[in-house]
Amino acid sequence: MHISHRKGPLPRYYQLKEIMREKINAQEWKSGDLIPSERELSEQYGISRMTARQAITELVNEGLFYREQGKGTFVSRHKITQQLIHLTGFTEDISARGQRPATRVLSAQMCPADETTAEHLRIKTGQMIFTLRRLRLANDEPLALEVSHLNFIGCEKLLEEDLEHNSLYQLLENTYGLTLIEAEQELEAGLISNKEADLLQMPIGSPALYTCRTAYTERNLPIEYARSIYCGHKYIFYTSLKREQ
Ligand code: 16G
Repeated sequence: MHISHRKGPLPRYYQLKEIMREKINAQEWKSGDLIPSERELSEQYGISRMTARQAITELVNEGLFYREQGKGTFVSRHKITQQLIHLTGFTEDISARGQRPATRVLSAQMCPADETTAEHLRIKTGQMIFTLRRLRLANDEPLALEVSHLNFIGCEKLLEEDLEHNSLYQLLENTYGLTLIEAEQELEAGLISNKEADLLQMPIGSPALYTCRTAYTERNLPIEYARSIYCGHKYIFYTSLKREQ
């Protein structure tokens, strides 16, 4: 494939983007591969380095490539498509894909609810609740940071559970007899801060999806209010929409 230098409707950076996209689709460039440098691309296609840079930057912004400082630009992994239709937990989702879910518990403690959490859990600010901070991984790759706030009678017993090797939702349902029925969830775009970058093994400023979930039991009681940060270039959130009749 080559770049057309005739004056036409397609700018050169755009043509290079399409060429590189095609290489990914054809599996010529695979996940994790280092792509050629700006200089190499500009020499190979007879274009300026600025044009090559623009094409690369746009594909980084679209999530097809990611940059690692001092190392170069790489092809991103296939994204995980996370449905937003059924109420499921991380372990369930990752296992259903044939991957190995894992958890690193960063902290687990009883602490007073802040105002926002209290509002979502319909309790008083300052009430003691169970707060769990976890790094979630699939096949050893960090995918998300989750902070779950839980409120139910006896929630302090969670302090004694092995939360590193157990799914929270399975524990709630099987050990604590709490049936999760529904949840509300919000998604917001953001950037990964330096605090989170290390844990998620992502450069500071990488795209992220911030989510808030309130999960309810059968009696319509909110028992979990969770705030999570998902690596933006690893996820696609999917939902299906029906037109109102
Ligand atoms: C999901 C939930 C999280 C919940 C976890 C339970 C979102 C945004 N978050 O990751 O709130 O605590 O599943 O997973 O979907 P587990 O059963 O594997 O512990």
